[in-house]
Amino acid sequence: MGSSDHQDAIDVVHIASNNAPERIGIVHFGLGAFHRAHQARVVEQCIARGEQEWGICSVNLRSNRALGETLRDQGFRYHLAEYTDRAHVTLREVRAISEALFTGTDAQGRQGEDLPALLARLSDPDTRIVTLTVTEKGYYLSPGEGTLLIDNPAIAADIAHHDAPRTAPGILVEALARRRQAGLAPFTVLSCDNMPDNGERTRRAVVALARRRDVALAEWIESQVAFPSSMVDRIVPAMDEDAFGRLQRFGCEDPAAVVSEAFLQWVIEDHFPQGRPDWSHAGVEMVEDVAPFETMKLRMLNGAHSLLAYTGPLMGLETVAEAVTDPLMQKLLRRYMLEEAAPTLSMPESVSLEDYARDLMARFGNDSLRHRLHQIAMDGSQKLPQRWLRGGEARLAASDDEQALKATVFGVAAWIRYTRGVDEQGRAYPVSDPMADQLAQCHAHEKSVDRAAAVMGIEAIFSPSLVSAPRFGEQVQKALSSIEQLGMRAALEQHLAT
Ligand code: CS2
Repeated sequence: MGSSDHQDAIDVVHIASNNAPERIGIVHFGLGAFHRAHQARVVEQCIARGEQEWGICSVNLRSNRALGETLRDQGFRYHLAEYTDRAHVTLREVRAISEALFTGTDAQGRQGEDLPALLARLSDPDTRIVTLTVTEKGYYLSPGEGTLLIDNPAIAADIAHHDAPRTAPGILVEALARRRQAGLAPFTVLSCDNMPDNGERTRRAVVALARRRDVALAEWIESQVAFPSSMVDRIVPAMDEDAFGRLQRFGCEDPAAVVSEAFLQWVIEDHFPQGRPDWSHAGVEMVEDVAPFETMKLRMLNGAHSLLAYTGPLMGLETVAEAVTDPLMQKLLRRYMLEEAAPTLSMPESVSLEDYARDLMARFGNDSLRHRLHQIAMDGSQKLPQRWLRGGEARLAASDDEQALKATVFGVAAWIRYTRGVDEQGRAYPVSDPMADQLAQCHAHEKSVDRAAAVMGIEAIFSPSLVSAPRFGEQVQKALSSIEQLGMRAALEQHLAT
């Protein structure tokens, strides 16, 4: 344990690491900020307790070659700044990642050359777990139903060249085929992405892809590979100049550093036939069924985040902390969390959803993090079904109230408005979404009712039965017209007042 010092009125607790792992037992797909602040931070604690065989090999499959190089240059050490609030931060050194690979395309358009090394690492008997944070779109599943997007060009390429795969499902299939061929037990696959039934969805993607190649392989995967689900929670904003600048103020000069809130939760289904770190000593909740926790987190936390992300930027709000100080936003969030999301959840008795909602508001209000709303707004097409729409359907089925989905309806209208990519002052901003082209086509309609209908007609996202419910489809159309006529803030005020 380290020292505490006072600089710029910040109390910094330094925690150094002496934990260089001896072996690699986990391969992780998605070497981003979240992984460094969450899974690697937890595994670091396991290694500190002497579990030396669980070092991590982290790979980026799409972008960011530079990060792996930076980690390598600095001997696989980086810092994680956990902010309790503006005045208190714990600065941890983390060494759990001991190999970094790159198989994506870098800023110069060059393809990473580490695929053979990655496949070799995945075929190593020491590798017993593969964890993933590749975001929702990295699984190549249709957002609503969760079926594999066979015609997606990246998946089609992995089907055509299965020994040179580039997608997460493609690499898993090839690695599992090699292990089967070599007579090795398969690794366990642990998705750490914000999707419902993330284990089952990952299994579906991998098995469907394997089936295209070899039915016996698909059956072997189905019967032999464990895909436990997990719920991950920690707010980790993307690093920007401001975040690095604030770290420098207390002497942390680390281009691989990340910042997060102090809160961390990881709930994992305990199904690891090849063994696992003793995660529960690091605060992980090992459970039999993760679904209630996952659904709660997706609908309450992530659902609330998305509401802020699509309404806030058009009201001139930039960050989550800024947005939750706005009384109108507070009203919208309370309505959404307590009256629309919470009633759809069935939690163990020990969980109070009112307390959960209150704690979330406090976490959102942590103004030591600059969590940008535009960051959360990314990939809405992939997020809406699990955050709002499934719960919305459940809520409609259980309630006669005309306004059963008041907040959700406004959120969907705000999302549609947001995906136009231009704010109320006429300034353009990028709409980052794998379905951006399709969404742009919908916006070509002249009338707002037609634009709303076109977007809600995308069946990969919206179920026709939800859209045809007057308490949903028609109300979204009305809300979008009102946003376009009055502006986001006035429309929201009016919407919540009636
Ligand atoms: C956010 C999440 O960007 C987003 O979509 O809602 O990254 C959120 O911060 C995490 O899930 C919190 O655990």
